[in-house]
Amino acid sequence: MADDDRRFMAAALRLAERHSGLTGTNPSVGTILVRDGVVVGRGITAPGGRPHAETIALAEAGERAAGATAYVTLEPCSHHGRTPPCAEALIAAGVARVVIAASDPDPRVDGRGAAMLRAAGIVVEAGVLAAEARRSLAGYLSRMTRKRPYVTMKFAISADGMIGRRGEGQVAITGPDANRQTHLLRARSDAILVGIGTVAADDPSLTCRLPGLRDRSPTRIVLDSRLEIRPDSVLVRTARDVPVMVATLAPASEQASAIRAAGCELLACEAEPGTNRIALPELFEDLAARGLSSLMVEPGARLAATLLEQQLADRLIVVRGETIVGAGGVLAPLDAGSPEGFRKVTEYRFGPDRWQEFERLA
Ligand code: AOF
Ligand code: ZN
Repeated sequence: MADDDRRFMAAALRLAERHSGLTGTNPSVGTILVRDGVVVGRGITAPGGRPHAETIALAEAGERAAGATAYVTLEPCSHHGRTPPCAEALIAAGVARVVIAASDPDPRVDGRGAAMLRAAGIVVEAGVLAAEARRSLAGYLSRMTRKRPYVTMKFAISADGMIGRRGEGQVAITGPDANRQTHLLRARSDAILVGIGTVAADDPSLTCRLPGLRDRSPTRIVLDSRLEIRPDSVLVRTARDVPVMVATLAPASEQASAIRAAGCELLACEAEPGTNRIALPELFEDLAARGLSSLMVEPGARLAATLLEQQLADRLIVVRGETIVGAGGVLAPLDAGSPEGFRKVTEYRFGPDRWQEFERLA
């Protein structure tokens, strides 16, 4: 039974992954209904956040839901939104057992979903593949419990320990397979953040350009304390296609109206005390309040160092390529080994490149 529970929950987590980045402020949840060892219904939170996963799985199962076990990656909701609570729907359908991976910290739920199910005589088991679920729901859980987004910082490091070459725009450090994975990561994030230095040097688009996923580009955010972004940069010129936010200390400067007129949103930020740099903790709070749960940062050396110093990165993705950058290289903010304060959770290979993921130690 326990092995089966883990196997079906793993399948529900894989389902949930498909809509991550697509469900707005709602987390992407997976549900699988199993009766007599056979899957009779599957659901993922719909794009935009509604209907919820359970509703979709129950609709697919119809009468076969009676007596079934429901595997849900997040505790079923107990609040009345645009539809009745999922806990009620599971009870009405006659589900016999509900296996939950992670509890829902939304103050409207917070244990009440599980309690409703138990009160109706349903067997509830919580915490199956909880660690995996916390990873899958990291953005949502971070915004709910810490009031800030889950921050993933990604960079590519050359064989000689560089992240680029000074004054030369983008230097190819990794190959096409690792680059596709980076674009997938963008598609799964609510927003992507870079510094004005990167915009000035690379003029990047920061969109997801994978076939079939081009409409899943994240909101693009530039840290630009003095508001130096050029109106003819790719970001500003495409602000009407994919949203652009410019975080700045100079929201009333001359440049501001041109940037706004192009469709960018200006975020008026606070300065870090005693500096002319944007205070990142306050900015991140603001982003969470705007409903952004997962933030990907593709930093230059300075922003990377700042995030590490202020312990604002929750996850590091380091892609180590075989390229040699050589003279004029910009040194990576990490040494060759494991970054301090982080633990390696996975390592994949994409052709010659090594893709390493590290999580912050609690
Ligand atoms: C579920 N199943 O698939 C998801 C849930 O705006 P609403 O009414 O859709 O509610 C949003 C809340 O619903 C969200 O904060 C979280 O508590 C829950 N998400 N719950 O039963 C789902 N996505
Ligand atoms: Zn629900």
